[in-house]
Parts: sequence; structure tokens; C-alpha cells
Amino acid sequence: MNTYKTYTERAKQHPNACARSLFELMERKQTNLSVAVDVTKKSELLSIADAVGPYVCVLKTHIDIVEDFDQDLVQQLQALAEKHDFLIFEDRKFADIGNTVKHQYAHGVYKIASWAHITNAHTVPGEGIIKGLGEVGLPLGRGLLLLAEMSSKGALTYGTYTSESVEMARRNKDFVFGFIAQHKMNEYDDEDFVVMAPGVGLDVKGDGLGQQYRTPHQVVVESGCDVIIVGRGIYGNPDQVEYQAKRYRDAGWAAYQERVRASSSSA
Ligand code: 5BU
Repeated sequence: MNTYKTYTERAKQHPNACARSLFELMERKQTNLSVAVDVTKKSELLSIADAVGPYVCVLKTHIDIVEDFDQDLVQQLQALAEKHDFLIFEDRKFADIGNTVKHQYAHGVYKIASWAHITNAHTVPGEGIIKGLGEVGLPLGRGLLLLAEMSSKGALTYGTYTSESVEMARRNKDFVFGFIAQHKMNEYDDEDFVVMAPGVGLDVKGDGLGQQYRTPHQVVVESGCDVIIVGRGIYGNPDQVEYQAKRYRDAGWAAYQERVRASSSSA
């Protein structure tokens, strides 16, 4: 089934509050771009977040790589999220038993649940990981993405692993609103998982460490993903951050519009 609704239509119908806010924000700002800001200095993270802020729906962090992390960083990130109207996604990739991830999500140095609207988890430990994270995240209105497919070469996330991950999401729709994946994951007319896809680049095909890049057109039009995640393609050259953010925003949005047009003309 290859019909695609607009983000606005999906916002109106989606049962998950986090997905609704994301779709509304994407349409309001006309962007399906998420920037992955993988830098190790607080000042650099904040300055890139401020520069790309107007062009993104989601800012993706790896907070544990920031050498001078402090609570002020979190407050400033939250202020930028307000200023520019974006959601914060901590790409924590939780991967332990429910009881452990609960603490990793709520406590420790980072207190991720207190500031990240979205986080993600591997499904390798089984469904307890979703239950554990949900005990912390659900009361705060947070949303969870499951890692159904990775972008890197040789990843073991395929076949039964991926389909069982989708089954886990189906059983936990109150908290899980989608996937990190490389393809659209919906199988039924009444389901609407958000797919955020990393491994997006317009200029190179890989990074020599296993990453594999596809274009926004391949990701959004051909594979039906909803949000493109771009890291080094945007912040790799410090002089071009804003220019590249705009370029990827335009490419991602054009791909989305093409998909909607193609879908309405074939309906
Ligand atoms: P890049 O610089 O565009 O290659 O960064 C990609 C980001 O997405 C980086 O933060 C990764 O940790 C993240 N990522 C990924 O590349 N592939 C995956 O399958 C998952 C996350 Br899950």
C-alpha cells in the first residue's frame, strides 16, 4: 500500500501525542530535517543548534560525547528549542533490561528524560526495555523510537529482528510512535509509524567507518521515510552550516512534496 497522507492529515489522526506535535511542527515550519550535532564542546553544540534551528523539526544529540557537559547546556538547549520551535531527540540507543534503562533514562549525570522529547532504544533485550523506559517517559509525555534498521554496513538489524521490532511497537503504541529505520514500516491502513532515517548525504556515499549515505529523494520518496537525519553533511564544514541546513531542508521538503503529489495522483 503506497498512499501517503500529508503531515497535517497525520497530525489530526495520530493517537500518539509526541507524533502529533512532531507532524504539526513539521508542517508549521515546512521541514522534515533533523540535524545530528555530534560535537564534543558545549559552545560548538549550542552555536550549531542556534544556526540550524530555523531549518529543523528535530535536533538530535549524543549528550555523552560533550566533554564540558553541565546543566546549563541542557537549559540553553531547551531555550533554543523554544526559540526556534524544534524537538530534542537524544539518540541514546538504550540497550539493557527495563530496570537498568529506567535509571539511565531518569537519573545519572544527564537526566535525559527531563529534557529530551524523544529518545530511542534497541529491541535486542526484548519488550522489558520499552516498559522500563515507559515508566519514566510516559508520565512526562515523552516518545520512544525503536531501532528497527541501522544505516551502517553489515548491521544485523534485518529480517525477523526488524519485523519483531515492529511487533513490539504495535503492542506499545502509547509510548512508541515510530522507528529509526531505512524504510517505511507500516503494513496496515490504520497504522502510522513515524520513520526517522539516518545515513543521509548529498555529496558522499560513506565515511570509511561503515556509515552509508542515501539522498533525501531515495530516503523520502523511494523508501517512504518521514524525517531525514543529517550530521556531518551539515556541520562538517563550519563555514557552511547554515547554507547546508537550508540545502538539506529544501531537498527533504521537496522530496516530501513529491511523495504527496505522487500519492494523490495515483489515489
Ligand atoms: P552523519 O554525520 O550524518 O553520518 O551522522 C549520523 C547520525 O545518526 C549519528 O549521530 C549517528 O549516531 C546516527 N545514526 C546513524 O548514523 N545510523 C543509525 O542507524 C542510527 C543512528 Br540508529
